Amino acid sequence: MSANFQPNTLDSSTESKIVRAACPHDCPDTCAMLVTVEGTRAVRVAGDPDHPVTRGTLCTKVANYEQRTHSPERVKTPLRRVGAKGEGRFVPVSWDEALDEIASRFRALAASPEGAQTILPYSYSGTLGLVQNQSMDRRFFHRLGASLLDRTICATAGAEAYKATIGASIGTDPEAFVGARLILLWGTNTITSNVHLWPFILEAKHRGARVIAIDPRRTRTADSCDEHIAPLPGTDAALALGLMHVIFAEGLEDRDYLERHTVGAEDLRRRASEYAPARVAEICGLEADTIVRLARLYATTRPAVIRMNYGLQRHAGGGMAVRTISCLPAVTGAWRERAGGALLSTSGLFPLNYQALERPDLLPQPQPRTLNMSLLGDVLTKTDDPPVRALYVYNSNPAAVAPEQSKVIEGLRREDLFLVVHELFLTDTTDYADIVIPATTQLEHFDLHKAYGHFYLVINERAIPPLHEAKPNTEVFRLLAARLGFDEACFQDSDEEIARQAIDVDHPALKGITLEALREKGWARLNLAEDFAPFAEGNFPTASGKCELYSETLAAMGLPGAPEFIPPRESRASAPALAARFPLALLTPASHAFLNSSFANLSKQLRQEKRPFVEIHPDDAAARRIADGEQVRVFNERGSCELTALVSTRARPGVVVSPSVWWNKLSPGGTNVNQLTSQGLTDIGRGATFYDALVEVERMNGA
Ligand SMILES: Nc1nc2c(c(=O)[nH]1)N[C@H]1C(S)=C(S)[C@@H](COP(=O)(O)OP(=O)(O)OC[C@H]3O[C@@H](n4cnc5c(=O)[nH]c(N)nc54)[C@H](O)[C@@H]3O)O[C@H]1N2
Ligand SMILES: Nc1nc2c(c(=O)[nH]1)N[C@H]1C(S)=C(S)[C@@H](COP(=O)(O)OP(=O)(O)OC[C@H]3O[C@@H](n4cnc5c(=O)[nH]c(N)nc54)[C@H](O)[C@@H]3O)O[C@H]1N2
Ligand code: SF4
Ligand SMILES: [Mo]
Repeated sequence: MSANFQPNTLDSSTESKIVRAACPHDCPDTCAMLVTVEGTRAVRVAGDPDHPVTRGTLCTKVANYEQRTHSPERVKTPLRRVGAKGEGRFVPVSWDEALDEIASRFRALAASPEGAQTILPYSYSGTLGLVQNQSMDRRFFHRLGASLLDRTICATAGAEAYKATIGASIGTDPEAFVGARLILLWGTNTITSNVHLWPFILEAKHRGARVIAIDPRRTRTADSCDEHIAPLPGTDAALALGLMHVIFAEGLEDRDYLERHTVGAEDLRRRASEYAPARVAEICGLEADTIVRLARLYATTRPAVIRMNYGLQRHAGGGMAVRTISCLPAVTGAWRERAGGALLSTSGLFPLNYQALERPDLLPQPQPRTLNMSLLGDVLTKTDDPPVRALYVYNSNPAAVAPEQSKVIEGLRREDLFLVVHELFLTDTTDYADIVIPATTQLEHFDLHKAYGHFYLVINERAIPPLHEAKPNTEVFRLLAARLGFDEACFQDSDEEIARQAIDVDHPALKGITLEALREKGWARLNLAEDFAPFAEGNFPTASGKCELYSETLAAMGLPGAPEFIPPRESRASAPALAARFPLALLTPASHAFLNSSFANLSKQLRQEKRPFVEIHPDDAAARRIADGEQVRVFNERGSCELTALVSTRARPGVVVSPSVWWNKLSPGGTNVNQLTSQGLTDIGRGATFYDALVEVERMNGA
């Protein structure tokens, strides 16, 4: 590859060149990509064979990314609504007209007695690039004094729970998994949502490791493991406490590690003593023997590593689930080995200058209010102190991905809400927009990426000039800042300057990592020891410097200080009256060929996913006279959607599974599973509880 690599010079010759890029998507793998460009057309994307985690392959979603970029369905020009909200009828307008209208609306709202807090930015993970995800946008809305957005829709429950226990989003090096003897894939569908970890797991397996999936659904990952344990959804904290019960009862704990590197071991031991295998078996819907066997295996196999991902924490007690599991490696001393411990995210290892990126110093004092993105439905329909009167959506498709969709749509439909959507495609959300503006894809702009599933920074060079009239997020905010008269120098920064500011930090992990060095190679590993084992000697980045098995911080928030099982909001055990009407627990995990709602409009990925479906256990199907392949209605008090039933033992009895997120308007019946999900929040981190929802399923053609 290196031989024909040419630096990124944008010319219009038809000579082929290769440009270094990064996958922009919300995925732990943050792949390093090589883009083949002919003239101004990207003709191929490939994984960088030299990158130690990408190893030359991209996943099925991104392998044809050039087709996403060059799709004829891209939004090509700014658009103004002509039809009713929801109709998605627009006429093209110029950029000047679009920006003038946005600026004049924002100016008027900022000058009104209710002030700029009536404006709300709404963004999440269309791209995770530091520049296009969280720089000029934050600066702009901070300076404007808009309401702040609490970005909770994915990861805050687990991240804050892990932080309360371990201190930061730091864990086992994924490349070290090859040396593990036991790997627990706990609430993660690795082959679908973190596929570049899989070769390391396979290598470990070849060397004799045992790999166990803990997931209510028999996923394709579970199929490839040595064992699959399927607890009821939202019961993982009980399972982890059950394991600790056995470990303490049988004296299998690492007393030395507990004494030297933890606080609260006695509190944890007491709590665990309440979770005897028989009780845990009842809560989790497992055999007591399974719990005892897993506990012994985990405590006596070294190195042992636990991979969690974020699906695990989308339940009422999701924070506590992550926190409780995160205590396990301290109890057995699994952190002592480089290949042992736990991994939720690596993002805390990147010592980047977020202050410079986001410029919180530009915020007015007192600070504007903060609104929770996972409550968008309520925010738009109930908030009145003052109401949200303008919503600016970018990097997100809330009409499809946000919970309790009927409320979200009711809000987006409000005649008095001014809705701007900056998008690549005409999504479910743009249908409600007053103004749609065209965004660039990753191949048309510059960026720099950290990762949450490995230790590398990855650069993204602009491969081709913006197509049609598309503009990057940063450019739109520069133009809006100029129109609003924001004269701070930071509104002039170029994308490359922003990237430089992000890594301009005097920290050993970044020593020698410059933009130039990144351009040369495409990526750079953080300067961490080759044999990095974060907590082999303790040194947890918590207030106490120890792994906090008891957390004063959580106790002060009114939460249990020691790990505890917090039941699902909606389950047969915790809500029997509700379960009498809606007896099935619905999981809507990540689908294989989509990335949240991204790619769910593209033909290759749609062909691969075929149709929106729900897996239902043969017993549950028989009880409802549902045949395999039949159309069914899935419903609860919040709403309903139409899916194809796949009668399958992939779903355990009492649980139904519908991989997500399909577009509403491309689904039969015009709605997706977020009709069924609730705005209930997690115990820790104010997160969404997508996987905590009871439903009923019935045949479409009635009884
Ligand atoms: N192909 C693909 N890849 C993706 C995404 C995608 O949409 N598609 N999304 C990306 C994003 S934004 C994220 S946050 C990550 C998410 O990555 P993951 O967390 O790995 O993905 P999920 O599918 O949300 O959940 C993982 C598994 O948890 C299981 N699960 C659900 N509830 C429970 C529970 O209570 N206990 C246990 N033990 N397991 C449970 C689900 O059945 C699922 O198989 O993936 C990223 N990668
Ligand atoms: N039922 C259910 N709902 C879920 C989930 C689930 O598992 N089940 N998963 C949840 C999770 S984990 C997450 S992270 C959220 C994700 O929700 P979102 O952050 O909304 O992610 P996407 O659905 O991928 O939508 C991102 C949008 O950004 C656009 N985009 C891409 N690049 C750019 C850019 O450079 N500029 C602009 N302006 N736009 C761009 C894309 O075209 C796309 O429409 O969804 C959540 N919703
Ligand atoms: S979505 Fe994930 S696996 Fe796929 S190319 Fe992007 S970073 Fe790699
Ligand atoms: Mo996510």
